[in-house]
Amino acid sequence: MATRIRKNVWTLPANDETLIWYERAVEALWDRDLEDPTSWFFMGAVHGQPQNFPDIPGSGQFWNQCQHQSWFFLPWHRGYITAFEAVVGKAVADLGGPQDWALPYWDYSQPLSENPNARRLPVAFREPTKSDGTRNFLFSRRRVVVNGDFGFPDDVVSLDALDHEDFTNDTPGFSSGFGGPQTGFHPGGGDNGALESTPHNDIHVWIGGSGGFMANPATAAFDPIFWLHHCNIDRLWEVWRNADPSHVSPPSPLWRTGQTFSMHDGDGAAFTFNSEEMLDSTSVLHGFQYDGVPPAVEPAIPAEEFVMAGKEPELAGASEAPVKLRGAMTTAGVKLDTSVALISGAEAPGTTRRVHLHLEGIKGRGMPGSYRVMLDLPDDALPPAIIGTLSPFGLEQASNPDGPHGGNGLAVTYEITKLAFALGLSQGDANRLQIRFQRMFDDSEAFGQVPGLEQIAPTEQQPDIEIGRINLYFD
Ligand SMILES: [Cu+2]
Repeated sequence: MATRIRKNVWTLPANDETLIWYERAVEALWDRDLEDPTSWFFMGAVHGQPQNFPDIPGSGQFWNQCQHQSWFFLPWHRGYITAFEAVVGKAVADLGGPQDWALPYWDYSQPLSENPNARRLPVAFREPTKSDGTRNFLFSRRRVVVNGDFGFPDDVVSLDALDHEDFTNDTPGFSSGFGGPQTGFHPGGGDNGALESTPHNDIHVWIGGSGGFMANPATAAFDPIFWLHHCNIDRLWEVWRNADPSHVSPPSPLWRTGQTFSMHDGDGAAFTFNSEEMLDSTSVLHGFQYDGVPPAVEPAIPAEEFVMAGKEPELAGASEAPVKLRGAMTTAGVKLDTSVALISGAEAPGTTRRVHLHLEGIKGRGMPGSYRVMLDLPDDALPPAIIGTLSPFGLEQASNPDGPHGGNGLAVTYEITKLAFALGLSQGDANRLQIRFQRMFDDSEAFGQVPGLEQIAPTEQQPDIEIGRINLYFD
């Protein structure tokens, strides 16, 4: 069968039937038994098993498999959405639709000058019923808004992740690279790769808010928009790989062949894959390519493990106690070590160091939604500067002391070099910073009873979130 082409959902022609067939197939998948590996419920639980879901034969091996805060994030999700595409594609063909149905992607980062609707939920996902009055299976009441406009700000759809040169990086306090930190099999906890952090985590939490399916890995894949979001994240992996020959995949056999994942294909037959097998998209199951992204060219595997340019990072400041995020705004102090300078006299003139703000030990329960992270110097006359967004996707899983990460929580890194210079941190006379966390929304009351969806209970706990330590590193 020909390689399937995944297209931008917002630029499908007016008479295109991709989403009409998607909706019909989702209904067909809903009708299948939980025990059927091609059912909507089984496939959603492959990502995460909701709190009140029963265990079934095979659930231990096939459910709760999602890879987050890991260098397996991209290859695992590629296998997952392609398996889903195979299942939906077979349902579409069985219903009399095209043989080559492909998952469309939602490019929320497309410039608004090109597509004013880019940040809006595609129309087919918005209404509870179709034009004939019957249920729309692409609708989910468990989203923050139902009219399609989430109001994503620029920092939530930012593609700065594409500027990262390395796929993975393990230097403490640094960003862990485009693709995420080196881990074993890892359902969550620790540092996020740049793409996983933004836009991936941000979009999840902005859609799911503090009670919706998308905000929690245990329920995210039960919202039909999940698959178009992840299709876009997967496309951005191809964009990054093709943008520069230095953007190579990890040569380490630990990444390439060291971890095997199990799933089911369109016929419900189990299959396994590793990361290396995900590199050529045309040979993943039925094979697929993205409209508008040139074919991937994987350069020769470099002989040596690539390492971060620069020196060992130096800790230039840290918070003195854990910070509990409460109410609309929380302010935390960070004491600076003024002996650590941004520009060192021993270096060549003009040599600059990069500055990284590192949040670690982010723990809690429930789904608190997103926070805007801001930096302020207490004594200057300037308003706080925005650093980025904190979207704690996977908070509960990463906080579970019995979990694979021992409950060490999540970690996030923001590179703030430009801002540090603009604020004069290089002068060495500022000895205190303030980091502010502004809660972006509170919609905990927004979700009512959900007809037909009672079997997937959201987490019914008041959100509670704490940041173990805030660090400032100079490299
Ligand atoms: Cu996701």
